[in-house]
Amino acid sequence: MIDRAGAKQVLRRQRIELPSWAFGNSGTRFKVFAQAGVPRDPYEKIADAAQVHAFTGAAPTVALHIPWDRVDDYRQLVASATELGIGLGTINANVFQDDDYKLGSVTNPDPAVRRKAVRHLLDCVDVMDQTGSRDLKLWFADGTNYPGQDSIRARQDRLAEALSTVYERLSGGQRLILEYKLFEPAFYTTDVPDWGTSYAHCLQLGDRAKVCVDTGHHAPGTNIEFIVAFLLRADKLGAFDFNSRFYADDDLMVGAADPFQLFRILFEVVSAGGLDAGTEIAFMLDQCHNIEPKIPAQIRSVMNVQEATAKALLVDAEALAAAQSAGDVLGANAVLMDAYNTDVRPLLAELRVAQGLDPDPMAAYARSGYAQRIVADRVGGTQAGWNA
Ligand code: RM4
Ligand code: MN
Repeated sequence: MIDRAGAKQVLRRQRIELPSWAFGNSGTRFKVFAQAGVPRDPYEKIADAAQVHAFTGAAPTVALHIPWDRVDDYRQLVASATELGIGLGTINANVFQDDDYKLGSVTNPDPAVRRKAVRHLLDCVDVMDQTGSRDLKLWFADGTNYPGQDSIRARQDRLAEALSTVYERLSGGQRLILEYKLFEPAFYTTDVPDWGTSYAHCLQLGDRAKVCVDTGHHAPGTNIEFIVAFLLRADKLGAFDFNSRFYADDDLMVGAADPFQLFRILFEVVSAGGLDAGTEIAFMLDQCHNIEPKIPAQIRSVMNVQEATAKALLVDAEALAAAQSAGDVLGANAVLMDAYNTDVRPLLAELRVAQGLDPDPMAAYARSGYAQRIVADRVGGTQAGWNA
């Protein structure tokens, strides 16, 4: 039986975390196009993120990137977020934008550079202590460009050593989330290129170490839902970085390039209980909006995740199980496709009205005048961006 009421309950508590960097200027390596009204500091990024939550009711936290979001007083940043109705989430470390890291950060052949990188990661845990963040997300640009450039095995040893130093520093409920990425900026070897490498390191570290699946970080044609199902079964799926790709790490809006893939991923999450109350899986967006306005792009992305989730929740689990155990290939596939082909927008609109929200977050944001206000107010100063 299809359980619409149950689906609504899950959707009501679904939480999607926003990336602070989505609100800053971004682009490709060819050009960054500045947009009027873009935040000039972390406080303004948080204010923009709060707008996304105000209109969707589903994005109550924003992730920070250190040092892009470095401030003198993190408790003050927490206070300002709280005042705007949101909280601070994952702390993303950044050991890829310093000249010292040309040959790598934690896997650099030079021990002094490795020490500097590890110090930054430990500083990020200090930030977590102040912000109350649960997760430290690590993505390394480390790798090599040429065969023979460095020892692949030695780099794995250095990585393991750095990770264990950071892991030892965690306390309470804090977690280390290790992200992988197939290639770029290194093109020959990447030190954490795939989920298996991340999984193996996390296994060695312990229970509080988990894998982050960034949907844009795979080779074309990779079956991401298989990876998700495997990691869920092993209790090693820590977080998603949602986005869309056509070719590489495009960082386009989640659900834009391949909504069917997003549905298939979320179906695996739903069937493994990954959206049950008390789940620790972090559902985050990791996106850049290079040519489209940023706040509505984040609103659209949250809605895309909600729509794919709603469809995944509408799969008739009993009918599917019956068809599967009867070996009814076409029947089982049809159950899944029925859910995917359901128009869930009316259900989500109903849910929003029940939550006291506008049924159409995009239109409501456009009417609010916030976009015009920030263009008028944010004059002078330096716009935030990734400084590539
Ligand atoms: C990386 C990776 C990280 C993100 C940075 C900005 O490619 O996806 O998650 O923090 O980009
Ligand atoms: Mn990512």
